[in-house]
Amino acid sequence: MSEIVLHHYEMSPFGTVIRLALGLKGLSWKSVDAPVISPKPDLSALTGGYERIPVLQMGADIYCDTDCITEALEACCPQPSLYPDPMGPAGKIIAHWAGSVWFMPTVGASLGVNPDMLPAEFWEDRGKRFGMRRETFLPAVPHLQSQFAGGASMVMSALDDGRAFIAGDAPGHADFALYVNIRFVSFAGVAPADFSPQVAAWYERVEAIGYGDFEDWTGDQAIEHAQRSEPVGGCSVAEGEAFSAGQRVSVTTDSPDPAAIVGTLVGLSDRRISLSRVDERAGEVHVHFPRLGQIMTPVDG
Ligand SMILES: N[C@@H](CCC(=O)N[C@@H](CS)C(=O)NCC(=O)O)C(=O)O
Repeated sequence: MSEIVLHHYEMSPFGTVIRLALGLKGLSWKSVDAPVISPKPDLSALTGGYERIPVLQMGADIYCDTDCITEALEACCPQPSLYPDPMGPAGKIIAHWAGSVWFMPTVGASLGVNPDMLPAEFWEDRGKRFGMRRETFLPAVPHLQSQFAGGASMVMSALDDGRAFIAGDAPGHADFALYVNIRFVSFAGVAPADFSPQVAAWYERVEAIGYGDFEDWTGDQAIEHAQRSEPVGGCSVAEGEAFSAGQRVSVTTDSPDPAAIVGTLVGLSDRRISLSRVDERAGEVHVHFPRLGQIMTPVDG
């Protein structure tokens, strides 16, 4: 099996979800510390311009977005599953809720309360890329804090019966996605015990899973690794799709983000988009995205 390489940074909530997933599966991995703001030339050499965090690399296969990354980890190392019984795959739907509708309220309840936690360059970058400007974001904070509290009360009631994890006895993706939001507000001084004793105990149980065994790599090492590897292949375009294999396409996220990744379509299903692209430093790579949450358009010529 290729090395597992995670491109991330310490503070990133979505990056933390994947660190915990690697920890749960007991995997050994390489850690590339990516910049918090753009440009991210080493990451873009692999992804073709997607600069969100996290990105997981296995050789010359590059997985963008926690949705796609968790699928790749489940496929390569099924046990222990990120979707334990009795909830099974429904855990992904909870994780999606935590990373979408409850996420911006979490950012409001954390960065909004402590806007100087990050430098002016951070606000400039997020304003330029995602329209998250400090001067318009800060007035929205009281509303976001109440929304955060609304989500937190749902988490509290879900854990109120003293269950060990959201799905019952075993931890999974849903726990990690909820945990990272509570971790993010802890940066602004809100402790897990401020929610409820059950939340505090659950938080400690998730934290104890840890991140597995990892070693630091530079961006250059990751790119060389891609260069020396070949994409695993085996992707195909499903019957009945409005796109065909070999077509040039562009992929953007459906949330504000100027990055547009152009490549040759090699795989398409209702769950995944896979593009082939050749980079002058990384060689041929296959870049994988979840189907949900992306906009794909044909590129002429
Ligand atoms: N839907 C994506 C969201 C990823 C995301 O927005 N990550 C944040 C960091 S936690 C990010 O990339 N922020 C901009 C940046 O780091 O440049 C996922 O699930 O991976």
